[in-house]
Amino acid sequence: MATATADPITMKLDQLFTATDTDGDGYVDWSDHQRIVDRYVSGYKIDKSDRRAKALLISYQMQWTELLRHADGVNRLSREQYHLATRAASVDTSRFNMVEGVPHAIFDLMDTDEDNVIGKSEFKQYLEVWNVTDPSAMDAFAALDLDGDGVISRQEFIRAAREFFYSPDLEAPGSLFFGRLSA
Ligand SMILES: [Ca+2]
Ligand SMILES: [Ca+2]
Ligand SMILES: [Ca+2]
Repeated sequence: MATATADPITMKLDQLFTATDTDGDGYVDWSDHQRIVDRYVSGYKIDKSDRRAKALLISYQMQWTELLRHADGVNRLSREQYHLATRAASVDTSRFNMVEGVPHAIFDLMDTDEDNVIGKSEFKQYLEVWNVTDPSAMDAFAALDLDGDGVISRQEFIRAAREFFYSPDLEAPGSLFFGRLSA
């Protein structure tokens, strides 16, 4: 879609829409989210009843509920509606903090040895789950590891998630979640 503006956050939300519209029908609905959850569950070979799988499902359900609450009675969102609802929901954290809730659940899945940090091999595994084969994707690891101690802490991960939604800086680590954009 041609955008009249190069607003960095709009560009990032465009990426997020494309990544979330998993069946590519031009709308984001619950089934798109369900496919993402299923992908994590099969990719990490965990059971649906696993605590981490349940937490991920519930956080996506809360996030989706929040998006719909900001979208006036529809049950699927066009690209434009998704932009508006996501901007509104990422600022209104009164019911659920979508900016941090889902990332915490994803972090818990990525942290397979449960030491509360993401090591390089855990990051590689995450890329494999999503079939990311681009070697430059590992660059994101170094960018996310802000203090350079060789692992991504929970704090570094959540900070990056906040940057994705709030920071106009396209070079910020959080802006690299879905690959590099240039203004
Ligand atoms: Ca869709
Ligand atoms: Ca770990
Ligand atoms: Ca670190």
